[in-house]
Amino acid sequence: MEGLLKVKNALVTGVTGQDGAYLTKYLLDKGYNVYGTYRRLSTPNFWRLRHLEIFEKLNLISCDLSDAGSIVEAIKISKPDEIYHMAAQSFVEASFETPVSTGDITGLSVTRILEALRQDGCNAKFYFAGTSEMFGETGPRTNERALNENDVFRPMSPYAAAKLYAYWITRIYREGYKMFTVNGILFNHESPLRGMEFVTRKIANEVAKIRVGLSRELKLGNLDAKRDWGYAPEYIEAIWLMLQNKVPKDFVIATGEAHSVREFVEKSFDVAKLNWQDYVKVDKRFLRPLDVPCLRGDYSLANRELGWKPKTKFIKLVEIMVKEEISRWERWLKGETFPWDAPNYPSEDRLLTRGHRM
Ligand code: NAP
Ligand code: G4F
Repeated sequence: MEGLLKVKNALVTGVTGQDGAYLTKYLLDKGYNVYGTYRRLSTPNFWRLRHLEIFEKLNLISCDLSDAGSIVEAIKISKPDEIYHMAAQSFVEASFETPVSTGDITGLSVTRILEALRQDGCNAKFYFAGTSEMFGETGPRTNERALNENDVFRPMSPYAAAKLYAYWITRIYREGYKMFTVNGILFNHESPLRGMEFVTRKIANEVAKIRVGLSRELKLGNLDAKRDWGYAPEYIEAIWLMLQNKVPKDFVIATGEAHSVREFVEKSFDVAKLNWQDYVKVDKRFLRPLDVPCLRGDYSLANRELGWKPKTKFIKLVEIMVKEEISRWERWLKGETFPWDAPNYPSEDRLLTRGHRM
């Protein structure tokens, strides 16, 4: 009886990010005791936790993924039943600028955590935030077919290579040490809490600024790339379900539809009742040395075994993101203040990238 009533402890790395924040809210709502790691920054970055009104409800632990001691400490403090490893250098473009630290933070950090768990004899279940980026070049070759758990990985960025290393380490610890470790292979998932550098949020934010008269153009890179974009809060449930599964197993989470960046642009301007061709310019600074042309996922295993399926598809997602951004800028113009990153986000105008030199 006592076992049934035990409150579970969850350790979530990267609670200041999009998924970490939504996941923390989801777990708190389920009655978990949540410990969240964040890294020390010169300017605190808790706006998402405040936006979701959970900042006061979780236990914060300072931890940097490059520092093994801080990971050991986080595990000691939290005594976790479940670990959700969400923290990473998660921006593909930045991984071309900082390939070594991306390898360390996004890849090696997983070994640091798993080794700490193994040495400690901790039985916590472990979730690793794997990604569709790992499929890389496999995407276009199977354009007509959605990718599933059995498809070959052919990474096309330092980020994807680091994630693929971590994916295998997660499997090796599962098979070698019989630990409950799983890889989520999540396709792109977006929301109004998405980081501003990612294309969907960048588009939604700039369209809203144009709509309210604060901007006149939107500069983008590859408009032809296609992605399978889902709604982040729904993907959080899939992550939780993976750790409740009887057996540790890897799952693809996706919507099953791929759309181009150009389509995302067109629909976003439609929501704002504007013509995209009057405002959009292609700027080579936002091109990557390599870019996965198309990613589309097959979530049927997750549907069969976890009972999960996506509810919010492409058009609805665009609407949610653009309408929220317009509402935020309108409130901001009226002088309202609320937890929100956009007004402090630096302009990309003088940004020099690998694409800049191409
Ligand atoms: P995100 O918003 O960029 O959040 C990343 C988190 O990692 C932030 O909390 C960040 O802290 C933290 N972090 C970065 N470097 C760190 C370091 N050296 N030490 C400690 N913490 C560090 O990413 P997300 O969209 O929520 O994605 C969550 C995870 O899922 C990531 O691992 C990502 O690669 C993976 N993923 C995401 C998607 C997607 O479409 N969103 C798809 C597949 C997989 P700061 O706030 O301080 O920067
Ligand atoms: O929004 P993105 O930067 O996301 P990307 O590269 O697909 O990665 C995201 O999804 C992955 C899952 O597949 C995650 F693992 C990863 O952590 C991250 O969350 O770019 C999407 C597409 C790319 O093809 C990019 O070249 O949009 C294209 N794009 C065109 N113009 C642009 C821009 N991307 C960005 N960020 N900025 C642009 O101006």
